[in-house]
Amino acid sequence: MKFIISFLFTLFIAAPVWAVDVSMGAGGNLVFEPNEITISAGDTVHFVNEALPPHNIIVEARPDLSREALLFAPGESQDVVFADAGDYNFFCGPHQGAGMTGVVHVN
Ligand SMILES: [Cu+2]
Repeated sequence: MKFIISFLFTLFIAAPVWAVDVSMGAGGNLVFEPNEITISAGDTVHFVNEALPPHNIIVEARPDLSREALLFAPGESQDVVFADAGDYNFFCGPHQGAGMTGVVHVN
């Protein structure tokens, strides 16, 4: 019994608390990777800084979901919880013109 409890505890600790990782500047390109994401309401998207900083996350018409602070260091991250169903377009402030955009579909 003790083994089972500690095994379950380990599983719980090891499981990521977010639904999906999105790399910013993946592969040295001005992109979000993936740039089209489908999640369920209440899920968290974990944005991780990679190359060509600075990056941020601006969700169109939703300042409450946006993370305007610029991320400079590789590995810096931001979490965004999408509580409600819908389609959310987002972009990187400094690189929107370069096509660093994406969409989150929340079911
Ligand atoms: Cu950017």
